Amino acid sequence: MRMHIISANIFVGAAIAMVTVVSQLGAATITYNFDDGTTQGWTNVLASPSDPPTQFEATNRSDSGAPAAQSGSYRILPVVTSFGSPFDQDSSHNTLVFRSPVFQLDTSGSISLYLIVGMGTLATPGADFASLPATSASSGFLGVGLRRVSDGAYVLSERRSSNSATTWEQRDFTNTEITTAGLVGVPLTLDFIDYREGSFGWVGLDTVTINGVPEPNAALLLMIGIAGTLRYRRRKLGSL
Ligand SMILES: [Ca+2]
Ligand SMILES: [Ca+2]
Repeated sequence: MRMHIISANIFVGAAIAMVTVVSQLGAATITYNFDDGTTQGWTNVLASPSDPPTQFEATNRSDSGAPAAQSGSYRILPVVTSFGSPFDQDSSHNTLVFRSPVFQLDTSGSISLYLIVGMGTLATPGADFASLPATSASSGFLGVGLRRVSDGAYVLSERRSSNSATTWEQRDFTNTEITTAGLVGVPLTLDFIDYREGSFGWVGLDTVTINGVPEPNAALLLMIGIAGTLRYRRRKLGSL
């Protein structure tokens, strides 16, 4: 009987090691380039229905004042009547938040994205989604918050380092930042946020790359298989 228990423990240890290996091998990269003309699953969770800019959209519009895309023809820009006069993009509006689908990162996780136009005046969006102001202000945030789904906290954030309506700037949530913040295996979203108004009081987004996303299907299927095998072995051990 003692030998059977040792055998079961060795088997469970090997199974855990196998899951770890598969999880690392199964890491995927997700890229959002918006070049199919859709938001690719991102949604406007806060909008400004009656007052341009009303929300964010994937667009290939080419009117003067709309910055060209970083990749392909499409990028995320605020919905305005015109980027020229009357310069809707600079006017006051309700806080805008455009949110990615939920994802998780493994120990190799990192994120890069591109921002254009305003750097905003605040360094961070604030503590969490619930604390965002309702409306824009001349002192406000423009950029991306990395939101922990469980409590809405903006654990990390990125914004431009200067204003430019012509040059995209790459910004990164590095692997060190993500692991140090304890975000491995934690459900997250990227929130693209605008609550600033005035000159350069708007922002565009393109080419978001999320590295180190576990592929749940492969790991899940393996775990289901292991659970089935363990049940079989328990029945077998019990019958001895
Ligand atoms: Ca693009
Ligand atoms: Ca704005």
